[in-house]
Amino acid sequence: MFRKILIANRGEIAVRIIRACREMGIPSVAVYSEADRDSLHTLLADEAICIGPAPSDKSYLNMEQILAAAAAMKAEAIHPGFGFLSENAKFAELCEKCNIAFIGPSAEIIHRMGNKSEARKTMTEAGVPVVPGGKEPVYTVEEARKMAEEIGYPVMIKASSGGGGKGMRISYGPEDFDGNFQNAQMESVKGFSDDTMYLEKYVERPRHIEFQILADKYGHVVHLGERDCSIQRRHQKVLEEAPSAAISPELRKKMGETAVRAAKAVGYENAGTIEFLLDKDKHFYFMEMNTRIQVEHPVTEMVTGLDLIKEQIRIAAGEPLGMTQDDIKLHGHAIECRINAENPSKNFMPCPGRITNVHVPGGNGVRIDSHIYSDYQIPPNYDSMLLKLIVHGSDRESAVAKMRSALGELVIEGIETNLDFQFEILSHEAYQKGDTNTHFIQTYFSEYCGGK
Ligand code: MV4
Repeated sequence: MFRKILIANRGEIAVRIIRACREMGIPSVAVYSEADRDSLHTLLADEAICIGPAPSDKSYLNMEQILAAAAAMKAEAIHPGFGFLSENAKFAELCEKCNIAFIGPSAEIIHRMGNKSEARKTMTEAGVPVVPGGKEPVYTVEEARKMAEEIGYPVMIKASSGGGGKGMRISYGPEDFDGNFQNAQMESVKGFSDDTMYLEKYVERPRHIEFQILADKYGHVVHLGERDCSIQRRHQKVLEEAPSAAISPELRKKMGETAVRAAKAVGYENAGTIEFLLDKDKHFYFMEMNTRIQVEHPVTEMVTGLDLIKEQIRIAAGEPLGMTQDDIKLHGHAIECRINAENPSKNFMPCPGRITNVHVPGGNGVRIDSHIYSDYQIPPNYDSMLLKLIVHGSDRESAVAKMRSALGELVIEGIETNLDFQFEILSHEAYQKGDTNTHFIQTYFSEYCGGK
């Protein structure tokens, strides 16, 4: 096992990883920016080292600085968390070169799955269903328009290096195609220095269903069931749950086996997520593979009883999976609400500031993953997520009741948060019926959406 792990992240996920290390008896090293001297991850780790000024590109994205910190502190492995360098193939490669274990898949796999049109092709060849659309990427508006006619409108125009909705446009017909294609491509060139685009048939009001997988270094792969992340706002997930109200045991088996096949097709290693779109007729299509631990991993932990961060560490250290697919049983229902420092009535504008008082709920099946405390000053430099409230109940209805109770008890004073907005979602009839899709917030909370 590793003798020391450096955590190349901040906030709640850094705290989450430090705790897993401590439970495993592994000393942890926090890295922190000048804005995070008093942050919980800095205080909680066994050791901490400053890696630069507040802006992310000078600190949490500064590869040389982080690798130098790992060498100086004699860390044998780096856990990248999510965001920042977690899906940066170059960083994973530099770790390999420095003989430091990157807790995640190989640089080559990160690179291959980061190229979405190539991932689509790889999955097609492996017999994984993808959204009907173009086999090859496109570069010019002329060849793209021809392909769109063959696919049939409406079509989704996507950037091969995209993600999170960047470089993505819908086109409903030839009259709006050229402009949308050019805008999407321009966004991609600006954002990712890549003009590679691809086209898919547009799937209307789908659900976002993702399967968690674990894969060891010896070719063993298991899936841990799905998460339903359909409730999003501008491609930011708002709340997530496991299992999905839309998925029967038969469909779970079929999608889970497909997710395992997808992971095996690329020789995947460590924890990963296969994202699917699920349409109204319950057809599912591969969208992307995420090669990191995700924000919403706790809902999977609650229904499987596993600790995904510990599994990641064991896998990276070369241990074989301690389970087979038959060992994995799903129990009850879990929901996670992301509590952000933002103002829902001001278009969800981020509102950093000083937290003057915190009271967290507790009790049977209530979990809080957070880095906040009373008198904590939220730096304005990073994302606005403050706390994840996760509940586990015996079924969906009791999980919803528990979440409403827990949200009602949670107090965060001194700043604006989306706590009441989350409570409204949990109280909505459509949500309670499990009737959700990616347009849920636009459909039922349009007053918060400023027309979008
Ligand atoms: C789609 C789609 C409909 N049809 N692709 C959004 C982000 C990126 N990962 C893929 N996305 C979508 N791709 C086709 N062919 C609809 C979305 C989409 C979406 C997907 C998941 C969760 C929320 C979403 C919100 C809007 C659009």
